[in-house]
Amino acid sequence: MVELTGTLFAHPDSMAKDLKSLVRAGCLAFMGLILAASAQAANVTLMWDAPVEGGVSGYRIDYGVQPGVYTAAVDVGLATSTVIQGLTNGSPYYFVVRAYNASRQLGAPSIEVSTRAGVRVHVAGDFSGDYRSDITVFRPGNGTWYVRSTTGAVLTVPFGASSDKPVAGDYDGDGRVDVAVFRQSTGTWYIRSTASGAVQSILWGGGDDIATPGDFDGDGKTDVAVFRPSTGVWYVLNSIPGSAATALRWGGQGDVPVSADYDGDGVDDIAVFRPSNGTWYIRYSRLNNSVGLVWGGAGDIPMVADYDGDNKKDIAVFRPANGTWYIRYSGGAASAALPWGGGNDIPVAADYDGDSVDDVAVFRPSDGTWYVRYASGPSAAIRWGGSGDMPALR
Ligand SMILES: [Ca+2]
Ligand SMILES: [Ca+2]
Ligand SMILES: [Ca+2]
Ligand SMILES: [Ca+2]
Repeated sequence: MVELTGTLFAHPDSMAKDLKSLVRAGCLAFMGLILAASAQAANVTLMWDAPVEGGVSGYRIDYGVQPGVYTAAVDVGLATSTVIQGLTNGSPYYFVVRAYNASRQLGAPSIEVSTRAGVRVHVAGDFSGDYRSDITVFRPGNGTWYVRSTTGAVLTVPFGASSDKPVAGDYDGDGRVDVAVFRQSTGTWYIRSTASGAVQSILWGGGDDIATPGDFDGDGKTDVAVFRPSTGVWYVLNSIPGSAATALRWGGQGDVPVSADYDGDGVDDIAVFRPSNGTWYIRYSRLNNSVGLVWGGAGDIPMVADYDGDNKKDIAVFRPANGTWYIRYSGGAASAALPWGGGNDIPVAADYDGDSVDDVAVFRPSDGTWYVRYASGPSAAIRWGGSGDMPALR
């Protein structure tokens, strides 16, 4: 029996991207990305690491359109990457890889990676379009965005006013994050498209609404959305042309909106974190079913990200009181408690090295330093921004 201990990557085959070994002790790390392809079909490239103990005679990919239900299998021999072709554009797919030995005995499946065929995965803070998160702050004092790209380029963009809240996202779906702000006083969103350079203003929300942009219709474009705590209603302006706006009741006063793609179908799931009972209420997009998960509590800051790289967001909190991150991985029952940062730090988990696994990180306003703990090993302290600046990566 050959146990697969390596890494499965789902990868767009149109992109030349340096791949790193992500094997970590006792934990399978996954990277999920996708290919934007023709209108009728899409391909997904999967890559994985060979098990360190050897003894492998080949690999088999199992996949399907529902989590845990694999209706197709592809024997790829000894290759450690393959392109699954002819997938239906816009449909979510779920993959596992299994190794087999000379007797054709299959090892245990890897954890499942998922992707939405033909729709690009949004990387938080990826202003340059290289699938890495760029270190970014919005400085309310002068209404300016400061972006430090991983390529070394520096971007300074005057956009917004001192009372605005940064709401960065890929609203035009070109794979690069657009600068955007929400002006609470007038309920106006200002968005500057990276594709066209045009600035759009949209009236959506106001009062005590909390801006919570995300891709709720799964077209790869960030949608303008707010959560109204007083009534617990989410108002989403879907980006698919001709589609109606949606209003959905989920959560209430005191809840923190934490919408993200928890089930990995490429559609953000409406969710709130309730500090008073430490419960996450998630309404999954895939089946419209829901779940309540106890994780964290009062005083904790929710910091949703994909810490195990399976393309499903993981529930996590940063606890300022003890500078510890509590992460509940999506790809299994495992969890982690990682000491990183302290009292006044702002958690800013994102994928700073572009390996498709989000890195634990904090921004410390007092010394203007980003402390990044790379999922692949080392750490870094990067000076960018200062007191009063707001991290603006989403
Ligand atoms: Ca864009
Ligand atoms: Ca959308
Ligand atoms: Ca989802
Ligand atoms: Ca995950």
